[in-house]
Amino acid sequence: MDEHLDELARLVDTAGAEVVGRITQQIQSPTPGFLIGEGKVEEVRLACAERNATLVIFDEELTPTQGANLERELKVRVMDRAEVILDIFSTRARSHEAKLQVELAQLEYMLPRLTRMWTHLSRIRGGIGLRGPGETQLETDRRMIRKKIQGLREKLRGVERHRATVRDGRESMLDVALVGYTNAGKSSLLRALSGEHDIVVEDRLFATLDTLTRVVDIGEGYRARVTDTVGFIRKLPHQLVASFRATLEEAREADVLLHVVDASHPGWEDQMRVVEDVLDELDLSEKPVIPVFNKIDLLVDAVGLAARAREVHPDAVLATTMRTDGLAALKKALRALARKERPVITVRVPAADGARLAEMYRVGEVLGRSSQDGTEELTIRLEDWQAERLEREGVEVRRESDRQRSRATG
Ligand SMILES: Nc1nc2c(ncn2[C@@H]2O[C@H](COP(=O)(O)OP(=O)(O)OP(=O)(O)O)[C@@H](O)[C@H]2O)c(=O)[nH]1
Ligand SMILES: [Mg+2]
Repeated sequence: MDEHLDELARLVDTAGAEVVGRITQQIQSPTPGFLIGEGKVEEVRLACAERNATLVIFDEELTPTQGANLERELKVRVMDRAEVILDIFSTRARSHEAKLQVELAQLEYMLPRLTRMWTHLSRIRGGIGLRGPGETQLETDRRMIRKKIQGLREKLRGVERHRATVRDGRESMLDVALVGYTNAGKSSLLRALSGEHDIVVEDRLFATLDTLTRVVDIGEGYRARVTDTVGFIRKLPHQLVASFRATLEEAREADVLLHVVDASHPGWEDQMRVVEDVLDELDLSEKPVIPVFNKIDLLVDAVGLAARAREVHPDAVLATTMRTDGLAALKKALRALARKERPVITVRVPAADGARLAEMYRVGEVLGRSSQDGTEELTIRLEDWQAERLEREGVEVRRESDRQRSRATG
């Protein structure tokens, strides 16, 4: 419980508020009116008065009724964890797409809580004032919000279509998506792999809200397309999960998901489960996943963790972005995957073209070689994009599929 509340405190801090007290209660079953017991409500009210608190945040989800009742009794603004997360997302969204997604999630969260949120809404609409709405006004607002939700959904479908078109036009290579709990080090990994220092890395929750894709060199002539995604968290509002589908489409199209885990966090096993649940909610649980245990530089017992990691998954990889060789194992694992994707082709190169021949050994894995009339014929494992490049440069390339086709047609 303390760990959950510590995390909530970090969220609150990120959202820009200051924690002045914590109150907990163990309850067998939540009361429908207030979630907590009525005596506890009184305790919270007194604590607020004592410490001049202007906001009460619940770690558990509140129903619209509970939220309204609590606000009435406590006479301060009441939020639940979901609303705090939505708040953070809305202030951190930068790209057009992320903004659309967050707005959609907020409106969907707001719709059943409209009476309570009306003061908020009037601010968004441009200072109608703090006067409470009448029933007609509420109905008008509901209609307006539903229309807005519709509009946002349509816009997001447009974004999704655009993304699909872009994806279709890309070179084929190993596609990797980084997923994981927030602050696990996903962006740091992409930064270390790509060497791009302007990728945002921060010791705070939800530093990344946009997907970012980079083609990275994973050694031995292999490349992979790696996508960084938004982090997950316990009790992520389902409205957010739903509206971030367009962004997470990249993960759906990936050949493999790297599940980045902060191995130095005492609760990493819980965090892994949370991520697995969200992946499930996004229908991504069937994707091949490799866990990447990151931040191993912070571990006292790295050997113990390595053993646990293998129990979790036989192909689990240990990593750290703090040492230059910290990603060697990860790159190796990616190369193994890329190799599987790499088709065997035949190229013909003039025997006199030493530079080109040497290049073949560098960019691909040469499996066989024979010479005939001043031409070298190489059987080679080569990524598609490399083969296409060679063709553009005038090298004769024959693919397995070409050969099958010519056999079929005689
Ligand atoms: N000690 C140590 N710190 C790391 C390592 N990798 C990342 N960090 C730190 O962990 C924090 C979070 O890193 P990010 O890369 O922003 O994490 P993220 O998973 O992208 O987080 P969100 O975008 O918020 O979901 C930063 O302060 C990083 O410097 C590592 O291998 N070792
Ligand atoms: Mg990030």
